[in-house]
Amino acid sequence: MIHVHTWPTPNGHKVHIMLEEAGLDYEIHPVNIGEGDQFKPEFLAISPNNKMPAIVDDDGPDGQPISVFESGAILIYLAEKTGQFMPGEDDPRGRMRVLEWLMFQMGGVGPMLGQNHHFRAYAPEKIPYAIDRYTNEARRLYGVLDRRLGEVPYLAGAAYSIADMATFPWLRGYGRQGVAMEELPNVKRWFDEIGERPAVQRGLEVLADQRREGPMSDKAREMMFGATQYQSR
Ligand SMILES: N[C@@H](CCC(=O)N[C@@H](CS)C(=O)NCC(=O)O)C(=O)O
Repeated sequence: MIHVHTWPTPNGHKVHIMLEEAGLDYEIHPVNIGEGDQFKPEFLAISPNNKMPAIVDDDGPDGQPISVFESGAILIYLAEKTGQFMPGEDDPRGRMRVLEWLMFQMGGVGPMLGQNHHFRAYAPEKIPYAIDRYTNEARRLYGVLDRRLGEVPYLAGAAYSIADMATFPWLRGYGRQGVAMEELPNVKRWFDEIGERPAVQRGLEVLADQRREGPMSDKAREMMFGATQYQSR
């Protein structure tokens, strides 16, 4: 069994989608990041950066349990475990294409769109410099994706892969990110197609009833952005 410590955010959705696409059995363990579950010692033992998602696979590579944190590492782990959605060592070139676009998501799309959400939606003051910087960077990254998807059907080339699964959930908030999807025909074609995949739709349903409606509570704001976040542990 794969135990998934998660919450319905873009980084959680990546893993939920992969589990559904690969047809794996899994058990959900909610990590309510607005309530501070990410700081509990038992969670820090498997995710030392106090961020979800993390997994524990009872049946690791040597038959023993293994924990994995960082969504990109989890996607690689699951792809290697199942032999799906990333070429193996018999296709090193194809494998590298998947890894480079996955790293582009992990190092660019996720962090930059995350900062963009922060300054556009969560920051108590509206700081024009920060909003402009991250909105411009979001638009630039979408432009990179649009050029790539004008050349190939999926980010890593001909086949749908974990690179697409990592990127898709972050683009669902394009309106809030200040991005005009209608100006990005290649991203739109890819985005609409992936959104119609039944496994993607099932992945997005995981913990969907826990998604926050309306503004963030004072408690959640404190957990995510206040002193609690920066305490030494
Ligand atoms: N690079 C990490 C980022 C994970 C991440 O930022 N998770 C956020 C939610 S999407 C989180 O757990 N936030 C709780 C906190 O910052 O305290 C990954 O991809 O797994």
